Amino acid sequence: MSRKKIVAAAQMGPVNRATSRAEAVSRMCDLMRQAASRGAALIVFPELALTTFFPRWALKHPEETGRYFETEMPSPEVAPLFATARSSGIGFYLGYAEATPEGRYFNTSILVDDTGDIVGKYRKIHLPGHAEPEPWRPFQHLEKAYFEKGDLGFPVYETMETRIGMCLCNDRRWPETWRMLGLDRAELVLLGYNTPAHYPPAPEHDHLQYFHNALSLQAGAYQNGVWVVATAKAGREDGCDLIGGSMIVAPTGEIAAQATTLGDELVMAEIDPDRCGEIRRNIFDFAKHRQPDEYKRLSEAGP
Ligand code: CDV
Repeated sequence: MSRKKIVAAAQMGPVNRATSRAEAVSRMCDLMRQAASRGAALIVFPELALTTFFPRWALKHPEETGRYFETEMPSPEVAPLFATARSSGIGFYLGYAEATPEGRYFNTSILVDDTGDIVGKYRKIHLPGHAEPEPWRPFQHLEKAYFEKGDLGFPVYETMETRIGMCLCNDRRWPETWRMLGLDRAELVLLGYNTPAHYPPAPEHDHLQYFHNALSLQAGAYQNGVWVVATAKAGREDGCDLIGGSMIVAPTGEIAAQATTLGDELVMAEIDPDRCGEIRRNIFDFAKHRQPDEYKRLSEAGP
């Protein structure tokens, strides 16, 4: 039986500080309905999709950051997203800031199946930026101050006839993320991102932001034989320019579809999980060609 399905990256334009969750969710429901009407079975929203990317400010944590975190999923404001998914029969990935009942804080994504049930969770492991405010920067990147490192590893979930893994933004730049998911035989990796066009510690690389995004996604897909749906929050959000470039990548590393704007936009493609075998039975047949005895340093600390 064919496992082909249409998937969508739901790129979002800015969600400013003044944008309410209800407004953001309403935009997301529109994208979801449009994607479903075009045959999509699964839709992927960005990292921290419900709010502005608040780590760009030095705030008192948790007193001032609290309003950006979700204490329940779904909250009444986010519930319409689940209701729309259920009535449209479409699964989704959602990135959001998670506050646990024990007072822990994570940069999280969930996987919701086409019946509206939460079937998977990932907590971001590679947290970029810094833990203390750095006043020289034009904007902060305080993920290390506001979030704990994820404690769930890189889980892969079997749902919607597909083995699905997740990661978040900076994770995509690390080959270890992809290999962990590849070793667990993920067939589809979903991820959301917020990537500023300007990288203050190395502005000489600003012109490479789109290239490095595509390079990471295409290499991760090819070297592990997985499909990828990568979704940006894009455009000028609270004065900070975020790249777009949302894309769907095939296990061959080829770009199957790509965004052409910096706003709310659906990027869609048909994927076939069975095509992962084209790579995994050949050049990247792990059982035949991988040499794990030679990779021991990979799990050691240090430079
Ligand atoms: N949200 C992110 O993880 N952003 C980083 C930036 C800071 C480099 C990224 O890897 O895109």
